[in-house]
Amino acid sequence: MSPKLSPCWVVLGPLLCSCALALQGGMLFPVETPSRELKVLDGLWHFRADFSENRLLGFEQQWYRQPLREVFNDITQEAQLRDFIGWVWYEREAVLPQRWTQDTDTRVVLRINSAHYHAVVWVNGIHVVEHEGGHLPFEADISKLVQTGPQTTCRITIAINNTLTPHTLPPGSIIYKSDTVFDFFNYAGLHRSVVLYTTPTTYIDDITVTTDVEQEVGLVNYWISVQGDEHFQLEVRLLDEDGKVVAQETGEQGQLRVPGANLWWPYLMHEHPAYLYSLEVRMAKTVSESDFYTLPVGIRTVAVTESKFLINGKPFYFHGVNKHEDSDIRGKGFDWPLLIKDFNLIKWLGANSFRTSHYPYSEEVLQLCDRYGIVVIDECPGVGIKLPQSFGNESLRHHLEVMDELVRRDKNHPAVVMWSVANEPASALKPAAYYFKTLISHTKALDPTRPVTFVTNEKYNADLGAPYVDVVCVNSYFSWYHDSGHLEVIQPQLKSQFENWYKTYKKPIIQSEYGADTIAGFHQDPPVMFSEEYQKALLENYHLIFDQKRKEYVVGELIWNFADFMTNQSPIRVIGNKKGIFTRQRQPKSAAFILRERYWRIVSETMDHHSVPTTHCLGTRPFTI
Ligand code: BDP
Repeated sequence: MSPKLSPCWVVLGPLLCSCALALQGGMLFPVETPSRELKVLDGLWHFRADFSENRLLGFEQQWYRQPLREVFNDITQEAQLRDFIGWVWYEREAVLPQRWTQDTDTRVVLRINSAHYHAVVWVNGIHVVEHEGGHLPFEADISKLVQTGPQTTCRITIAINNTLTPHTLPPGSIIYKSDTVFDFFNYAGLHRSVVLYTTPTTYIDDITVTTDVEQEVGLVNYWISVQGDEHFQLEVRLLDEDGKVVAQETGEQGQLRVPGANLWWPYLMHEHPAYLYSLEVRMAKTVSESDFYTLPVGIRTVAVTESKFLINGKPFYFHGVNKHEDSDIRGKGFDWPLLIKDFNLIKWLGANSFRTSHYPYSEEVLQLCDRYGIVVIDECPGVGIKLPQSFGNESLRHHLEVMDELVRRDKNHPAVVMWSVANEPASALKPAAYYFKTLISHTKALDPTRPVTFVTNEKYNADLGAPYVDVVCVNSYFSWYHDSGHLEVIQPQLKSQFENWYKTYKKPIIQSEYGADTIAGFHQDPPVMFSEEYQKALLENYHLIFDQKRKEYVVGELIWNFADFMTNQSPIRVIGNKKGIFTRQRQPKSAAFILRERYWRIVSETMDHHSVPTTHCLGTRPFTI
């Protein structure tokens, strides 16, 4: 398999209370408000891979001290760069508005939305921050550095290393001069935007919101943390979609009550899904010094019983997909058109949910999920935890920190209904019991309002982590990786899979992966593996058992995968993993139509007929965002 540099070095582009978090500071999504400015540093960055023998020339020669600009690369045609392991260097010069550099009441922050895997950052040659792990943001206050003299530009240098070891999260063996073992393409580098933003020096640092419903009254509990001066006043207002103030409060923590609240419902579960209020927070230090931040808020509840997953007290069935942040040319680089296309396909399919397999997706993805009612199982990058040493203290400590960062970033999204702490770990190994007990209880302490799971492919009677999950999420590949080509095994094996898990744990179950590699355009009847007919037949066999068991305790089915995606090179991959129901270019295979028909049928069975939005019915034009 070939680890990779992301082509996207071209960047385009209760209480859940903050005190429960070990992390310093909040991580509010940077937005423009009357008190905050934003500068998105998308576009071309200077780039240089360190091909030196020890990969450390950049540090030895202190590349962060001088402009890198003599070297300029593009989406590579060189296998050597595609397969590069080690440090690469990005650099960008930013022009700053004068008041950012002269007004010492302005705080200037550099935020990197995702750098995979290990990043070191300098501004004007001075080290400002270091971060381990991709897919989650980190930032540095650079006010002092940019407010030192007459200059109005700053040079940002970011060195990023894509090495994965048994102790990174995800663990892997992507090590210079050594073997590479990883299950999907390790696109590295800057996946998402780097931004500069400002706040006043006394500023709203974090907001935490939880919601509940009592009778007809929606409750919005909030906690606000302010940094800077100790003397300030806080005003909080909740506005409905028409801009009408429906509740207001003052102070750092409180509860807003909304009689007759419009609840946040998932897509296809209600005629007016995804209702969002706006929580306007105003911090005032003096008459002239204020900070403003507005957070979208969905009022909804989530609960799990022995056999049901409840949203707003009603049974919710996950009919959805697993995804990857992956596409041609872009790799994992953030791309708005791709995102909108994917959301349109999800809605066309009649899917109501997805899992962020196998790492946190961009914040913009979650914002769209909030806005369109697409329910999310939010997974951390705990994929491939297989070796005994990946269950040791060093790994666990880092995994706990990653959960801190994930919950801090995503806690306020109504679309996120469950945390997944891992995918297919070797959870039958002895240390897995302590590992998952600790990890799951830590996550629940961070956020007692959401269930926690991990996704297993272990046997029901061997899994040592399963006792700690709220919902059992199982992956199985009957007639694919086991009994290959034997479609007839699916029904009996799937039936006993569900019955065994349920009998053992009495918890709701989600089929969190199932699927078959399919090369678009390959046809064979009677079906054989890799043909479109085989993928369809495999799905149909699974569906027969899902239909029996969803009447009992199966609460969801997520196809593997939404679209084909890139992997390492291996004899079982044909230019990537082909289990998509859409191609990597987002065109449907035959299975997409089977799934579409099924999902819309499930919707019409479970929803009042008059509430199924006609624009989304089969045969009509898909809704366009
Ligand atoms: C599952 C993994 C997933 C893989 C899939 C496959 O969770 O990441 O892509 O198998 O092999 O076991 O297609």
